[in-house]
Amino acid sequence: MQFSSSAMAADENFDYLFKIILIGDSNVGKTCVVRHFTSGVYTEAQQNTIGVDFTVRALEINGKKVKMQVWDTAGQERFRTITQSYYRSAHAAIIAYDLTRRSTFESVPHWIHEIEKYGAANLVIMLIGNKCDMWEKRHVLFEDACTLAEKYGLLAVLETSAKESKNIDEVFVLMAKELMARHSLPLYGEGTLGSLPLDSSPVLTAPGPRKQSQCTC
Ligand SMILES: Nc1nc2c(ncn2[C@@H]2O[C@H](COP(=O)(O)OP(=O)(O)OP(=O)(O)O)[C@@H](O)[C@H]2O)c(=O)[nH]1
Ligand SMILES: [Mg+2]
Repeated sequence: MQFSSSAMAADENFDYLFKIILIGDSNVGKTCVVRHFTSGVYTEAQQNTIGVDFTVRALEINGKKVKMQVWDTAGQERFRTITQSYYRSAHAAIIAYDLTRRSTFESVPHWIHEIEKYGAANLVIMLIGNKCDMWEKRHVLFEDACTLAEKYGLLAVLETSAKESKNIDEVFVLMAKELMARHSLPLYGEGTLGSLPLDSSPVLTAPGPRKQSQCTC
């Protein structure tokens, strides 16, 4: 497991601490998504993740400091035993697929079952279809992802591009808001939920050739 420098330099003062596990098949772009979220950069050539990488970013939402610990897991089968051990302590899971590779979308139910098996009972799950910049090579319709999300009661589906900075922050902010709403007491600090509405209704948005649109499913 590797610790990023931003993790070392993390601010100790925060109102909420959330652990998010990022899972999905190999090469769907999990590491690129996390790197973009934590450092704002996109690096084309990535090495496959070995085991689990840990990184962190602090967000400010509704005047509260929210620390997002992101556990970026290896998609390769040979690391499955290691990655499974990180599910238990996570508050939420983001399942990523590559919308240009249908097989990675067809694996999503498998990842959901992994969460059900190894994660906490009330884990919040979000689905992201990455590489939406390659819309001309799309092999997964956004509507299909919506249908799957509704079937499994997932929080939301967003299509993202780490390469073109689409919807990356939105994924984590949406997740943070949902977790803030669900956790009646902050894990650390003395913040209260106050004005935060409890909103678990699905938010299903796709960027790309058509504008940000609500799913009609
Ligand atoms: N076009 C495009 N390519 C991307 C995007 N995100 C990642 N990639 C590419 O996809 C490949 C895999 O990215 P990674 O982030 O290493 O994939 P991963 O899911 O972390 O893979 P594992 O660590 O093996 O599980 C790399 O060559 C990236 O450059 C994106 O948004 N658009
Ligand atoms: Mg990776």
